[in-house]
Amino acid sequence: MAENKTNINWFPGHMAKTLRLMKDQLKLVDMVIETCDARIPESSRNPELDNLLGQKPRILVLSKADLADPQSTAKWLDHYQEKNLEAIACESINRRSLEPLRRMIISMNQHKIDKAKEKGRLIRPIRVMVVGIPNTGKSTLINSLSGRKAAIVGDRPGVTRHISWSRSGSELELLDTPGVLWPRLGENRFKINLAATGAIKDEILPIEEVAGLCFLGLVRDYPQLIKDRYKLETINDEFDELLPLDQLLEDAARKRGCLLSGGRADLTRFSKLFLDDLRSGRIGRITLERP
Ligand SMILES: Nc1nc2c(ncn2[C@@H]2O[C@H](COP(=O)(O)OP(=O)(O)OP(=O)(O)O)[C@@H](O)[C@H]2O)c(=O)[nH]1
Ligand SMILES: [Mg+2]
Repeated sequence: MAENKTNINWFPGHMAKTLRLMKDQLKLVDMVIETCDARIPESSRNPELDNLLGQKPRILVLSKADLADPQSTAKWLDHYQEKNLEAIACESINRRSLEPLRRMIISMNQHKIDKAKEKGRLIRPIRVMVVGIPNTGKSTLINSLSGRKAAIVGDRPGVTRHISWSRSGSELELLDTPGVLWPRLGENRFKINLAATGAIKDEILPIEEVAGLCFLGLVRDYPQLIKDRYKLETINDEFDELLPLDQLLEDAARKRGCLLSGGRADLTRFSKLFLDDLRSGRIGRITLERP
């Protein structure tokens, strides 16, 4: 890994501040939605949230499920069920697909609604704080649930900078929060996954390393998708562990017209193109880690 890049801080001051704000707001909300990326459900969960959120009722949303491999998503949902964690896969860009989530939120708070009714009190909206790492679709989810484009969204980390409330009908109030990482990201594969899906900025890790390792993973797990996208006849269904990755990457780069003078493959340009393909779903529906 390039020495000069490892010192870039992915836990800037505003994240520490957000954690403090989240702690303050926790007392005011009925429950929490934690978003993670369905393509990397393990790498995209902030381990520090467990401590911060304590026993507050929580739903884990596996967002961007439209980009993830449906079979893997089903396995992840089974995994969370075994751990007694309420989890649901969502395509937040699609408003109608969020109905099951809305019902889940209401059913988790039904006892409060019933109690208010019993006492003849006004039923107030359920207050939900939405938290998660950057670029996991928090603001998109809130916009879809509220039917308004109030929150700014963007395909890069760190778009939301302040907490803000939105209303979803008479039933829900949703608190959007800036994405928060944790100071020590741990294993290299976590960092690679976070970079590949755009949860940390491209400047933080060498793009060739991120693309190369992801490419290798996809050749292993989804050989047909890679073969189709990059027209690589050398890949067959029984992936040969000994297939030289460098050669495959260079072939793919050439096929996509990423060339330097003298006919050498331009791997930096291909890395950007490949990560763009991966993030936008053009390679196909893929999941980078299994339970
Ligand atoms: N395909 C797909 N894209 C999504 C989905 N949800 C969000 N996105 C896209 O993901 C990108 C990030 O979405 P945001 O809602 O800004 O993410 P965020 O978690 O609020 O990000 P921060 O504010 O930076 O923490 C945007 O380009 C969205 O359009 C989804 O369910 N499917
Ligand atoms: Mg946001």
